Amino acid sequence: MAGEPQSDCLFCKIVAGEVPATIVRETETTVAFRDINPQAPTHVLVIPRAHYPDAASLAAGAPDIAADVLREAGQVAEQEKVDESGYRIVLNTGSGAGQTVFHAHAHVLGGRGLNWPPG
Ligand code: IU
Repeated sequence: MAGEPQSDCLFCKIVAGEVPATIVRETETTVAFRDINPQAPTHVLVIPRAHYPDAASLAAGAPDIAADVLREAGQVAEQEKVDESGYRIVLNTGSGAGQTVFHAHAHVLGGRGLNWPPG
């Protein structure tokens, strides 16, 4: 069922505390943790506790939680002190766009210059 934990999902395991992660913020509906392969001095992932495969299905199935994820991305930026210099929120959607983990997540990247268009 939509939103239910998936036994083969790495991020569901992080939510359950079964796989370690460096958690920087938690709310009732979200968890934010450092990316294990950081692409910038600040690289934090914000995920919903509920399992949805990508950002679009999260927004369609649980719009309040999608809003929580975006709000938390902003809070992470503030906590990491990259809010004033500027930061990027990335929602890779589909393997063709580089999505490798099919549990919705927002990348929060900052602390260095960020080019446009992204690679
Ligand atoms: P993507 O948008 O699906 O490509 O992002 C998945 C991210 O999850 C990627 O940046 C990985 O480095 C990151 N990650 C992680 O932080 N911890 C893990 O155990 C695994 C992937 I696997």
